[in-house]
Amino acid sequence: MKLYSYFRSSAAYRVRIALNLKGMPYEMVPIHLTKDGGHQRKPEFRAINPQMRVPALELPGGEVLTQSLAIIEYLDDIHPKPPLLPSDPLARAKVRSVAQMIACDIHPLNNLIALQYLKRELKHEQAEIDAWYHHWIIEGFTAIEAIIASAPYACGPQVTLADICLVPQVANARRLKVPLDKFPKIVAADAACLKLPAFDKARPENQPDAE
Ligand SMILES: N[C@@H](CCC(=O)N[C@@H](CS)C(=O)NCC(=O)O)C(=O)O
Repeated sequence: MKLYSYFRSSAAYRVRIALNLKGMPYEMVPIHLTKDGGHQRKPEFRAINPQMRVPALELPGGEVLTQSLAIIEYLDDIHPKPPLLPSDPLARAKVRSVAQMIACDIHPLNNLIALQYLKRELKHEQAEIDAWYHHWIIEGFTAIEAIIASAPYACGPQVTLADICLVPQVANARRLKVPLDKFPKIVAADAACLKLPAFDKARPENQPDAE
């Protein structure tokens, strides 16, 4: 399998964690999202993912999957151990709920393409863009803090899709210096995950394209 990734992409970071947890080998193909206007916009990559985003996972048969949550659930289907979702339907829904709070509600508002639009098209100052970024993380994390367990992971004693989404989002928050002192459960779940080699190996700073 080939994973089209960028070291700083939190969506690609989710897939890197899932592949590592499953112990599935993959070839990393770095796509630089900012150099030369963004390599994701080059025709070669557009042919792989017309949405011009990472991650994209090319399967051995040549098919390409996009969207980190769809990719991770596919990996869980074809390689069920260790499971990334609980078997109980209610617990599954709760894990997916936390994952989607991050992947559907926080991340799209703070994504590179959205921030570039605020700056280039709408002409906002960097300080305003930083305030926007902080706002959506604090809003989302306040709700997540109220519902997660940190026991020791976000949804209990097993690592789940919720942790796979949470850890990259915390990394983004730290990079942009969002204060996390009001989120002790999130910080504890993040610390518990980062002790696991699968998470550590997937960190942005441990990628071959890290800068
Ligand atoms: N919902 C998508 C988000 C993918 C996404 O937006 N990736 C970002 C990096 S985290 C990207 O490739 N952005 C390209 C750009 O901003 O031009 C997923 O979960 O895979």
